[in-house]
Formats: sequence, structure tokens, C-alpha cells
Amino acid sequence: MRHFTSVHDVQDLNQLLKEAFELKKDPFKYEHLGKHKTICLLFFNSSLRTRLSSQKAAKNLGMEPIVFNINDEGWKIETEFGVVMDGDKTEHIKEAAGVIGRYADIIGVRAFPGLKDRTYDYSEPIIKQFIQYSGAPVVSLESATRHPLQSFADVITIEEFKKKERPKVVLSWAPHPKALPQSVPNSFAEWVIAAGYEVVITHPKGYELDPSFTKGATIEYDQNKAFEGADFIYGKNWSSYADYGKILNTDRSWTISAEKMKLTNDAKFMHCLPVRRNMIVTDEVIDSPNSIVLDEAENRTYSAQTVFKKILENLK
Ligand code: SN0
Repeated sequence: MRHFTSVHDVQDLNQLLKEAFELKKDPFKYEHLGKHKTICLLFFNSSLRTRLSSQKAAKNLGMEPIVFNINDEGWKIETEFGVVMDGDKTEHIKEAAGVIGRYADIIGVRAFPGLKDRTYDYSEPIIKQFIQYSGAPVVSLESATRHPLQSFADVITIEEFKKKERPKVVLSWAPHPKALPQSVPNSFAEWVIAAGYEVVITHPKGYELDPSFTKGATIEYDQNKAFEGADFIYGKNWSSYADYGKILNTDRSWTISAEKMKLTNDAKFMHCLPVRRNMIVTDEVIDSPNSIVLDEAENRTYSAQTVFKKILENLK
């Protein structure tokens, strides 16, 4: 593996899962692999789990992590080409990426979408420019359209908790006061489809995701019907893809409640976090024994560590 930006960078998902479980059992098995290697974790946006789990994963492999909140602490970065830089942007992404590539053996980048221009966001300018101009392997720490380390951790978690070979996994839209990216649901859909689960996506009309991420999933507009017999409920809000970046609905009848969970096959509740309590999910559900949100968060270390290990093995 050279870059990691989506499930398409994974040659063999079963093998990757095996390696993740090996690392979870014995996190320091490869503690010398990253000796004298540097990973730069670059954040254009906020983070809790991604930042901490990536640092921990890097340290478990013997790597030195440098964490840089570029928007708060760095020069303002210009990402457009051919512009006269006479405004507030000090440094071009071409030099910034090139410089970081001289310091780091691996670069992790988090850059959310602007949610204004769909074509621009879905062309993944930031992550692509880092790949092109840094000369280093690039790991997505959530890009405009995907959050692959989260989705990989989600699949690890489903594998740990599933009671049947092919569980029914339901991705449910839920209300939120802010316009959020489609990255987490896009990415979750493509990973759980690749894992071979029965995948159902439920959301109000107008919240259809880009169909290139959901091919192989069933779209069910009736949330109650979608929940019937589910083994896993994955709650998440996203803004509209069709009416790009817009909030079309804040209907709290979509909030994941104990009553809705009763329709399922004693399903586990999942969410990538951070989660807005009593908007996305009621206190009762997230505080119930069926909630596995902390297990998911714990597995972020092993999804990151597995990916960093694959990239390190490919460096030499
Ligand atoms: C991000 C998202 O993509 O939905 C990151 C999730 C890992 N979530 C948010 O930005 C939540 C913001 C909020 O105010 O609740």
C-alpha cells in the first residue's frame, strides 16, 4: 500500500482485518518497524479520535508523530492554481506539501469539504494535491468525500460483535443542527458493502448519497421498516448531496430511540462520534449496553496502525 484514501486502496480486506486483529492482540509486535520514521498529521479541521488514535498508532510502531493544526497555527494556505496571491493566503499548497514531504515519511491529512461546490469537493483537491506535490505516501484522516480509517474501524468492530456471518447493517440518517459532510456515510457504505454485509440505508427523501458509494445497498425511505431485523444500527447525519450541502430536514422523529431499537434484532448501536445526544440518538440508546460507540473509537487505533504498518512495509 502506498496511499490510503479509500477502500479501493485495499487489495484484500480479509487480510487487512486479520492484520488489525493481530495488532490489537499484540500492539507492540512491530515496534521497530517505524524507527527513525516520521509521520506528519496535518489537520485543517478539528479532531479528537483521529488525532489521538493516529498518534498512538504511530508510537506503537516506533514512529515519531508530528501533529500540526495548520489552520490555527500555520500560514493560510492557497489551494487554487494560477491566482495572484495578494489576499490573506500566504503560502501555496504546492510548496507547503513539498516542504512537509521533505520532513515526513508519511503524511496524514484531514480536510473537510466546503459544502458549497459539489464538483470541487468531490474532486478531492486537497488530498490529491498532497499526493501530487509532497512525494510522500498520504493517508486520509477524513477528506471531502470519505473517512476511510473510521470505516475500517467500523468494519473491525462489526466483525468483533457480529453473531452471524452476514449481518444486516443499517445506516440511518438522523437530524442535526449543522450541515455535515457526506464523508462518513459515503465511506461507511463502501466499506460495509465491500465487507459483504446486507446493507440498508435509510433517510428522508432528498438525502440520497452519491450512488457510486451505495451500489449494492438497499435504500429504504421508511426508517421503521429499515430497522426490522437489523443487527447493527449506524446513526449519522449528513447534508444533502442532491441539493448540495443543504439541511432539508431536522425532523426529530428520525432520532434513534429505544422504541425504534425494539424493531431490530437486538441491534448494536454505532456512531463515529462526536455525537449530538438527543438529536442523533437518545440518551437511553447511547447509554444502553447495546451501544458500542467506545469499542468503535478504541478500534481507531488499530485501523490506523494497520494502515501505517502496510505503508511502512512498502517504504523499503
Ligand atoms: C464530522 C463529520 O464528517 O460529520 C466529523 C466526524 C468524524 N462531524 C462534525 O463535524 C460534527 C460537528 C458538530 O458540531 O456536531
